[in-house]
Amino acid sequence: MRSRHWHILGAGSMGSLFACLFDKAGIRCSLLLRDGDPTLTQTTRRIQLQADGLTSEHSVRVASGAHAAPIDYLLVCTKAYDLVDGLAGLQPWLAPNAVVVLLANGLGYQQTVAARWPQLAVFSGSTTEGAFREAGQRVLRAGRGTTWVGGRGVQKAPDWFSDWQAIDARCGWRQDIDAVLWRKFAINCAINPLTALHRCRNGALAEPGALADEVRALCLEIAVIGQAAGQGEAVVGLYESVMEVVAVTANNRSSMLQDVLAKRPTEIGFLTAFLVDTADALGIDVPHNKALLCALQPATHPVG
Ligand code: KPL
Repeated sequence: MRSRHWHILGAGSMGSLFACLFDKAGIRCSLLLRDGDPTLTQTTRRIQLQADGLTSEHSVRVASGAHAAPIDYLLVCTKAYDLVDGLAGLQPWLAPNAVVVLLANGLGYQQTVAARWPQLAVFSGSTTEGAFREAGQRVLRAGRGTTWVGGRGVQKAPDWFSDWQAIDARCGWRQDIDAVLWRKFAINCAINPLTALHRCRNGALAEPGALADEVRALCLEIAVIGQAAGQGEAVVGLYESVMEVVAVTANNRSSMLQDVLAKRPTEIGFLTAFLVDTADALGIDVPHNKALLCALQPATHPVG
């Protein structure tokens, strides 16, 4: 049988990390670049991975969608706001029934993808791997995390998941992937927008004062929505979990703060905006989250 070939859309820190991990495990993989990317003149990209105090070099194939066709196995590591357009751009090159694993923050795009591409076998993932892209093609694996993957109603891990279990990372299959996604979403809703608004590192949310009070108020509202949306399990002990993440990542700038500082769009539409929309649909008021959304929107949704 032909071995599987994974294609990775999104060549940022997470996409590059997974490309190196697949390469290290001897699993065929290619990073997909946009047509017109100047580096497409080469067929491989050398990526330096720094992890556990060691540096390893990986020669990862790069290709455009057209050159990669047919794509049977796709891992999507783009930002949430690029995901649907990125997938649409690859549509002509995707094999019928292609396996697609979505690994972006936030909620909302999963429904869009399922509705728009019902023929694809779409799965979701959530990771706590910490990776940063440094100058050039250098990726720093700042912390080993866990990556959970699953599909709605899929109890047993499919055969292709053995590739994920072969890489040098903790990867597990979850039957309750929606709860995993909801929990990560809830934690990101409590940390990312507030740190982006106040331009502070995650640790500032633990210092006694107005910010810490705000985290507690946001968590209370998020937990109410989680309960009402049928995700009660996902929001048990939410505030305590948020404070644990804040402690472990105290020195980090959240991904949303990094986006704001780099003048990129942010994932607010897939975090607080999705939460507020869900609350509105359920007829529940979430004043703290609404105020946060209003305060952030001019900065994170440039008009035009
Ligand atoms: O996932 C994160 C993010 O920044 O997106 C946290 C866990 C909040 C770490 O910064």
